[in-house]
Amino acid sequence: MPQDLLPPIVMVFAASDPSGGAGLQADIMTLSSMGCHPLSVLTALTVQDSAGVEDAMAIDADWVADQARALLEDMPVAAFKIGMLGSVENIAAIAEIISDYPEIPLILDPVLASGRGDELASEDMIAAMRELLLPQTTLLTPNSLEARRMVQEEDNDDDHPGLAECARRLIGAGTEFVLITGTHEHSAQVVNTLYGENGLIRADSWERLPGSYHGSGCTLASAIAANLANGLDIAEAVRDAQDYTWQALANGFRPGMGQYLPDRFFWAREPGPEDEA
Ligand code: PXL
Repeated sequence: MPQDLLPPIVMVFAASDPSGGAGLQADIMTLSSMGCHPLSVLTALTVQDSAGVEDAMAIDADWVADQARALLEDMPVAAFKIGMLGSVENIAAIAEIISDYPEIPLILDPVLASGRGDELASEDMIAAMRELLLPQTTLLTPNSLEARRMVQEEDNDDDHPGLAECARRLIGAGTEFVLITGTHEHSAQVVNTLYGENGLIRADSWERLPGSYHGSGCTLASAIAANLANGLDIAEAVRDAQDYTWQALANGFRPGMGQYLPDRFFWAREPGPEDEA
């Protein structure tokens, strides 16, 4: 294959989800489905099923750094995507590495809890993300609960910022853009809103699907990373990635007793003409 026909390469920092619902596996499937080649830097192992996370073990930060450095010295990377981080030490190591590549767009999905509510990041990790990663982030993709948790003033129980104010504070803390997803809001439709330094850029409404899904946030953030790596601008990348994610969710399946998993390869399984007769 000639070099100019390389698929865009995206480096992912994420934790393994052996169920294939969320985490590194979700990122690999999404990026592959969208025509990118994923480089996977493992930050933590988890023990989980389709219902929730039982346990997690962070990978040693030197191992995280070595995985990334070896690849970055070998291959051209078009985008970084960061998911579950595992430890404060991992955050510091990754922050140092990406600071050597300021021109590469960075999508940060602040993974704070599983769908069931199992905690996946400590308060110290949230503080480290804010301090070390947000100033280097192109696009942050919190759900509304994560957005509120990332900006809530400590020791101030009266601080209840609206989502636009959360976005303003997150951009003040250093991210260039923020996409706040509305799955957890009590609205008839799911509204996802993209903000930049001048405020609202776009808001997209989606039919609320009935199931509970494992890995929807990882899928959306990876799809945006794939689109940026494929040359789309932020607003287009965000819109198209939502469309892709909605279809993956609408085609979701329930392999176990817990949540539905998105089908990131829904297009490969659509009925062919021979199935329609
Ligand atoms: O969906 C967020 C997420 C990310 N990464 C891993 C996870 C989860 C949620 O359970 O387990 C490894």
